[in-house]
Amino acid sequence: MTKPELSKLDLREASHRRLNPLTGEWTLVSPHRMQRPWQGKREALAARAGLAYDPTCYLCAGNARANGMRNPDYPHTFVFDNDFPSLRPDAPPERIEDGLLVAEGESGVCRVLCFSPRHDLTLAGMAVPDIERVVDAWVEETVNLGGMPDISSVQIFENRGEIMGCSNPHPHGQIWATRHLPNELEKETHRQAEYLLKHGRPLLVDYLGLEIERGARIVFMNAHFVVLAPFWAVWPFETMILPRRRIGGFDEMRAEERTALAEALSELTQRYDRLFAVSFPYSMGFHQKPADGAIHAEWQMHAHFYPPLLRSATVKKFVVGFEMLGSPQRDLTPEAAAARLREA
Ligand code: H2U
Ligand code: ZN
Repeated sequence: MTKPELSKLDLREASHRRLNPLTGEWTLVSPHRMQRPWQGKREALAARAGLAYDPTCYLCAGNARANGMRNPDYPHTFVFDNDFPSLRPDAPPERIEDGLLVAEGESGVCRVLCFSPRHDLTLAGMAVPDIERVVDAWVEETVNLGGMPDISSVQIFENRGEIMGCSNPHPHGQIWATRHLPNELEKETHRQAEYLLKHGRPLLVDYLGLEIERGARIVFMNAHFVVLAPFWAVWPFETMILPRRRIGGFDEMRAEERTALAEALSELTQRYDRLFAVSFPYSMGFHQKPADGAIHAEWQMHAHFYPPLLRSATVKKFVVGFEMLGSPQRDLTPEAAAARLREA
């Protein structure tokens, strides 16, 4: 079998598909489709939270939450158990198997993390030392929740913006610790373990080396972290934050790496805001090694940012049709997206 010449397939012009080595799934890329006219839905611009303190906000310092509990007068970050948790620690672990009908009890802990007492700030508007306190809180939650019996995963995430279904403009994220590995973590653990076994090196360490060498998809770099648009990205301005050294999870991060991660988060979120001159919406989260006490030499922790916006502040990408039934698809190439974010 002869290998097709790579040069014949111009990734800037021809329709093609790209493999996500972390999940084993393919993304369809159609660069020629960038000129498609848009007469569809336009989103309303979300109003910016103008007040530093909002007396009606459930998350502001000193205020009562929806169930009546009162927040302390916190000066920096504040973590509490979600008053409306999706998971409870006491769910029975039983498994029911009735032919094709399979179910399992799922227990866990859901926490909410307020990033700052300031109601009107986002990560993009926070000073790096304050973002560093958020990183410190993620470390602490990873250690505490990960150390609990019957917890195998600590998933840290943030839904940002009304368009992402975020219920409150006050800057906050969530932490869900679960008994079982969620789907994405299961896939990534499996694929990274397979790669390490085959190549003797962690998948994302090799991937980052390659991206630094090529340069086209890099958005920002500092001494310890790299922000890039992954080769296989699905969302138009999807990015990842990767450590330069292999770090399995938040519990393995050194002090200087926490600062560098805070800077990378600040750089990326500010670039996002500048891109379409709005407070940029996204779902973001960190994947880290399972909290089962094993070393997980295959695991490289990282963040995924999945922003829904397509070509302006008001045109959103819809995941429908072929994307729901077949594979995800994108028009703008990750290389073009990275260039725009680099320049923003
Ligand atoms: P979002 O991150 O998607 O906006 O969700 C905010 C979470 O905060 C949501 O899970 C919780 C909700 O249950 N919450 C409380 O625990 N107490 C409150 O008083 C308001 C919101
Ligand atoms: Zn608030």
